[in-house]
Amino acid sequence: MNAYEIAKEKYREYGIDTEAAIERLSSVPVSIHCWQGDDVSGFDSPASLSGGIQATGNYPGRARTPEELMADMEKVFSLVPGKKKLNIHACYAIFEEGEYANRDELLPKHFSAWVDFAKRHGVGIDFNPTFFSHPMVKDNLTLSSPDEEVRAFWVRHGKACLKIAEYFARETGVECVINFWIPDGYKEIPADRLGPRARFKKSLDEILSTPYDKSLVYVTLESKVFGIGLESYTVGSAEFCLSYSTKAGITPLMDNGHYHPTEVVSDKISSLLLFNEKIALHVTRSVRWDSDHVVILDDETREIAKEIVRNDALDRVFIALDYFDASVNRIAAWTVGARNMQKALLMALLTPSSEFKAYQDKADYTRMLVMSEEMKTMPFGEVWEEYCKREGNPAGREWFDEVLEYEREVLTKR
Ligand code: RNT
Ligand code: ZN
Repeated sequence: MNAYEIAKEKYREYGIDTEAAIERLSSVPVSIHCWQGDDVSGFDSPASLSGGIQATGNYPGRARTPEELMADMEKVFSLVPGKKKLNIHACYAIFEEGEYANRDELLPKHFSAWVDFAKRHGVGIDFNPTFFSHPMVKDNLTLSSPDEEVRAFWVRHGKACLKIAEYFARETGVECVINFWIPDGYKEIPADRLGPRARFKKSLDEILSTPYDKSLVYVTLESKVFGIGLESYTVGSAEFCLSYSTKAGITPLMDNGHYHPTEVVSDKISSLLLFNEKIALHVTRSVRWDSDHVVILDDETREIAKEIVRNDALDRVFIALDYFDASVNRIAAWTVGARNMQKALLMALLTPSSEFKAYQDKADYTRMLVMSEEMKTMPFGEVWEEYCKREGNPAGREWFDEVLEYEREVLTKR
């Protein structure tokens, strides 16, 4: 018996079918964010990163062009097992020589190279309008700006992006999740909290009045607690975004870096599942604040995965990664985070959840505690390796050798 066969037997003793787990995992898409590759720089504007978010570090090899970013993502795709999606931002528009379109004039054709890329890799595309790093962000405000010209500009941007999202879905044949997140907020305690939120609401209503195919495009709305330099007030707060999503019939998105430090998204998922057909996640690692560190296989990532799996919601939760670390090899950062998300899902699939639920309902908390601790030392690694092997992706540390070679051959030459 090889190591996997032995592991399979061990899991079987707990009533877990490793084959079924592997099979299920391979069909769950994880959306890979292009912005890890270039520190959220984008291609459409020389403006530096703004909006209360920050990528820190200066590890060599940042992607500077569409070609470089696509080559890097291709490498990542080859190192991450399972089903993937490509997640891009509007600021990653690709213009022909001499061509330019402002954010409110973006068209599907400015993203055709991404569609080609996605088709080559057999993946769908998720999208994000970019409400930051742009001269039309006035006083840190976009869709909530009291300046009508500014607000209208960003409404046009949102509408243009909806059309592009629909184009992605049509071209790839895969539904497109388009996520709205605005950085709008105040550093100082505001004199008016209602006004900006009322304007944000009005702007979203205007954007969503654009007809779009709801079977192809899922609009999500991401809340936040605060941004750097915008500590006192965030227009798109949790209450605003949840209420708006419910009212407008769109999908709420939770980023696990966007809550107070002792709040956990794993505890919020069940509530949202009871009131929404679909929900969306930005999986990240926040260290003391919304620092967007690389996702590791920590307790919260595992707990998030457990909530999705044991509530039978793998088809109802859009899982996307959102972090940007410029202090380590970016290809490794991407790969580690994406593999960790998949590992967390596999661990969840290898947990006897219904038994654990039964212990809870019988108030047998002792057994629940003991058994869930026992699961932690099960031979998970063997099942993970088998999964990677079947997916045709490197297991163990082999993938890191490939990253090092890519660093030597490609990244250090940039
Ligand atoms: C910012 C939000 C948002 C961005 C990306 C780049 O705090 O998390 O999702 O990280 O859109
Ligand atoms: Zn996010």
